[in-house]
Amino acid sequence: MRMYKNSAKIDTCFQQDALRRCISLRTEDSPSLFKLQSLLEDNLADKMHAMEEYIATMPKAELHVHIEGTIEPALAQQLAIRNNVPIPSSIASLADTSNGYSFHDLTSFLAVYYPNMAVLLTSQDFFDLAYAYLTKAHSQNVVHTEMFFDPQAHTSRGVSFSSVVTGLREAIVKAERELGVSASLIMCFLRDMDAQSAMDTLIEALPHKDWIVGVGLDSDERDNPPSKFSDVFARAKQEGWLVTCHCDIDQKNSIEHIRQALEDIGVDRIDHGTNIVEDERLVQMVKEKGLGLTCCPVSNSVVTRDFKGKEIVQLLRSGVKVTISSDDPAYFRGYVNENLMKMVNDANISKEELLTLQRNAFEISWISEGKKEYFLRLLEKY
Ligand code: ES4
Ligand code: ZN
Repeated sequence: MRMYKNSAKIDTCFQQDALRRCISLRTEDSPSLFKLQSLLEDNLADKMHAMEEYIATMPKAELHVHIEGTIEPALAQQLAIRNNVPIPSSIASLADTSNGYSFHDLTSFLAVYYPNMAVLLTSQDFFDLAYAYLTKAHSQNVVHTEMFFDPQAHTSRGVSFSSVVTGLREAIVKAERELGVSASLIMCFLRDMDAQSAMDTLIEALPHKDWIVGVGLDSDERDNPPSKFSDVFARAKQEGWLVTCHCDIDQKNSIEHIRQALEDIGVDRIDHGTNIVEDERLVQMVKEKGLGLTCCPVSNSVVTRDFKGKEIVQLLRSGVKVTISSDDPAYFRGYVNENLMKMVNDANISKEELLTLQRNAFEISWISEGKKEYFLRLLEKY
């Protein structure tokens, strides 16, 4: 009998209700039941394979990926050696760099994430980092990506702002030319640093303004509401930048933070933000404004108890422009295709909904109308 390679996935997928009921029956006494069971499993494996293929070859946009979160352990080790700096303990403790980083929640994730950045020192390092991600994204048929970067995590270590942006920018230019991938940069402020530091960073970014499409807010949300940065966001808007903001899952004051992002800051989209389902007025507001949410199910499943599949589907089906991204794929061990597959396996979304997710992603992307139309046409032909 052919078994689906990850039978745990079958258990969690209620689409396979009939199969589950059938499998739970004793088959020893009934050869015909055994045969039916085999057929169902074969059929399921074929269906899952077809879905994987459908996702893999679909043209996609990724709108929520932290470039620092794409550093695979092997690259981090290589850069540490090249720069003659100690190999970070999260990598040194691995028996093999193909084993991923180890952590179990947001706090332990951040405790691995920021120290690993010590290996990123030169513009060549930032180039290598971004080019490796863009190559991987291209291999997954991502045709457009908007990459977050955290300048303060580098300038605070003595790395110049221009080294960071120059390296990232050169990777974007090369990827566009050699791979045909479209990419842009979103500068994130670290919300656990003070607002003055964010404003200083904004000023430092001005000479590179044309290479940055917008600004965002990330890192530890606890006691760091969007309103802490209202002057910074107001200035960013004056400079012509678009604005987004992480409203992480199940935070203390999640709803109030989402409200502030929407009503006080006037964001152009929200990163995560799925707790919005708890407030119908805010759901109506994002729908009316056509604002999108960039959701990351694999990341959610690591940093919270729940991957929020039900909430993501609820929002999607109610017409909110929800999209799926990878967040920190080297850490959470899932690039965009694996995140979409999680939505199929564990939240039972259909092919049509996969298309809607991608249509949403292109629609809420921060690209020219011409490029948007081109990508949407590509998707409609798919
Ligand atoms: C992040 Cl998962 C997560 N949460 C908050 N800030 C982040 N920066 C990178 N990944
Ligand atoms: Zn994020």
